[in-house]
Amino acid sequence: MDRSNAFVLVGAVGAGKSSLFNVLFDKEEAALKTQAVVFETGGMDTPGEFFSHPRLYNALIQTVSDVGTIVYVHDGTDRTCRLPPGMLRVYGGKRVVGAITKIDMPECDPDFAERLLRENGVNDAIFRVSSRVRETVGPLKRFLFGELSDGPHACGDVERKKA
Ligand SMILES: Nc1nc2c(ncn2[C@@H]2O[C@H](COP(=O)(O)OP(=O)(O)OP(=O)(O)O)[C@@H](O)[C@H]2O)c(=O)[nH]1
Ligand SMILES: [Mg+2]
Repeated sequence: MDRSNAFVLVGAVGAGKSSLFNVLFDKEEAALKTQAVVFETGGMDTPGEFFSHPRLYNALIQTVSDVGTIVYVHDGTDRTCRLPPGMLRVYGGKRVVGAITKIDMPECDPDFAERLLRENGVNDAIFRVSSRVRETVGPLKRFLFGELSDGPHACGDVERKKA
């Protein structure tokens, strides 16, 4: 399966990856603790532990090896960038974009977060989102699913026809 057009959400435990993933795929349910990689057509969600525990870092590298776009999900209330040094080097050929989450929270400082991500080497697009306010996810959704489709379901239809 060609996953060069697919994306993967990575980031620290509790950053808001699964909540965002659910909005991206129009799922209504609340996010539960992520225990394993979750696959949907065109996208993947990963457990925060993959990202923060060096022992599991290999699992993350395997997971994202054939995916074209990595989305580093950063909690906008967090003053520390969790992107492991070297991640951008390992994935030189991939697009690494940023998603600053929880912009609905008063403690969130998206300007600070954006500077932080830039300083840590994210040089592609950075989006500001709140999974509680679905409209804010629109630009990221269009970016990830492309202009050709109406969203994840359209991608799914294309895949099914090919099968
Ligand atoms: N206010 C607010 N809370 C959010 C937002 N996104 C996520 N949360 C909350 O943050 C907590 C963690 O969200 P998850 O989506 O489970 O985080 P995760 O990155 O998937 O975490 P792991 O699966 O453990 O790696 C939950 O309590 C969510 O309700 C947001 O945009 N705004
Ligand atoms: Mg999760």
